[in-house]
Amino acid sequence: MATIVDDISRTFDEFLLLPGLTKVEHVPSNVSLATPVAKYKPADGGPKHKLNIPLVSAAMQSVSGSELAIALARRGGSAFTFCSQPIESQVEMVRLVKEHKAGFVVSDSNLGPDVALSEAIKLRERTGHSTIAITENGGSSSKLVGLLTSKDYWEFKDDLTRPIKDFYTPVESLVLAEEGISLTEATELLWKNKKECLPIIDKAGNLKSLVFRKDYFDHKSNPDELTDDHKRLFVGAALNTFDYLERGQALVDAGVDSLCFDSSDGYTEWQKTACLELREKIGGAVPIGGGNVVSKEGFDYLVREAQVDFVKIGIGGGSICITREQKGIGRGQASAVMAIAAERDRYYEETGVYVPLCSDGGLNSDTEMIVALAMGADFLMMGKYFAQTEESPTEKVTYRGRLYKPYWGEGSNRARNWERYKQSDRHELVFEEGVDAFVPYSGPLSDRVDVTTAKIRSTMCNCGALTIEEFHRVARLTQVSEMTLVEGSTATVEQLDRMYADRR
Ligand code: MZP
Repeated sequence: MATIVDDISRTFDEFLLLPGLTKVEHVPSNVSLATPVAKYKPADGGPKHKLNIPLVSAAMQSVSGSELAIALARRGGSAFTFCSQPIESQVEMVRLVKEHKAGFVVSDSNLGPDVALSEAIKLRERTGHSTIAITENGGSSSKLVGLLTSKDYWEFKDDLTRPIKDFYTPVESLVLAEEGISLTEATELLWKNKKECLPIIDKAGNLKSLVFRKDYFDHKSNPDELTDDHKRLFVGAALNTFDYLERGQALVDAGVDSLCFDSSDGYTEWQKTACLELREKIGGAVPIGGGNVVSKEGFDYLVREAQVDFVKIGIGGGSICITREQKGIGRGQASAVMAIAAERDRYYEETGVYVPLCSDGGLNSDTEMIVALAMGADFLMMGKYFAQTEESPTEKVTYRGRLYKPYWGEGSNRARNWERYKQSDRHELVFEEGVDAFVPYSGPLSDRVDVTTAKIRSTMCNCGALTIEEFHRVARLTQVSEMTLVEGSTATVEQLDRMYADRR
């Protein structure tokens, strides 16, 4: 007979935190959300690899493109670019993040000088950008001939059929800078000349980027920005257990900061072989995470045998995941995190090595995120949460007056990420393990992340913790009954049922 584990699969929503003593120093501004992303020995000093906030985006086609990676790193977290794409395009994503210079923007609103003014108005309406670079051929990197801003024309008075060259400020009258200038120097030039925008050109006069006055303030408002040793934004990447040597090396060459095997079930000999061989090939500089697992045996295998740097937890809990329905495998995410966190702590006692844990999938609310961190997760991977934001790589759609974004699982027919599921010996997806859906649009990533991190900080203060490591130690949780949920909310049992059905 099979072994029946003496355990009920629990979810985060079934727990509440009990407040601890809040001392005067326990105020949100004193809380640090910095968290390790690779194993380290606390006795030898703090972690070398860390995030400034404990949030990472899922390695999924509908979630982690370079725009989202930039926005998340600027807030202190990291994206994991997805591996269900050719090596070259994943490398290109990493390269775009690495080349993104905070403050130096590659112009995405460009036109040629002979185009009618009406085209500039259409472009402004489409992008929301009122400054348009005018280049010889209308591209983002050809010779700069002028700059058109909304102050250069009167939309309802001027003849919109006339060419832009009749309106723009020609290059001879612009304040310009040559590439190589630092952001501080560029900001000084903007300030001294009372300008809104500074075009950066190369020696031949080709446009390289633009620096905006408004971005100076934006830069100041990203104090948690996560960068590497060369002040480039931090970015992660997922790998599969097929082309990992070639893909891993190419990603490292492009400057990736963290790698992670992306598999629906990481407790496998394939993952061990892949991890050991990749480590041998790329050396020790870039952390390699493994997963996903849901048991202490899975954790032990990945840490002791595959020698991963962090462990990702979660099978079947993702909002678009139907693995549990299709195959009857998985575990309640809270139970998985609690079991593995206990094993991680045992491993730390035994070896002095702390292995960070990432809780991946099924986090539907800020409260669930807080409980996951309290239970022992060091950082959280989310798909739906980020897919809903402006910066995810999909287009917004309107349905009955409300905005939505498409979101699909890696195991859906749309993504066909067969490398993640390994359903047969053939290189194909035999049956779906994910769905193709729409999720409500939530606005800019920074707004959403700011609210989430404010709630995490506030709850940590309630519990008497100033760091995530302390939160793990002092957090006390109680299991809740259905009536406790009703008591604590403004909803009835039926409304709560509907609410949870809607969330999924
Ligand atoms: P969520 O944040 O949307 O609930 O879950 C995101 C996570 O679901 C991903 O990080 C990944 O581990 C998992 N995932 C991605 N695709 C599928 C699928 O098609 C899936 N089943 O389960």
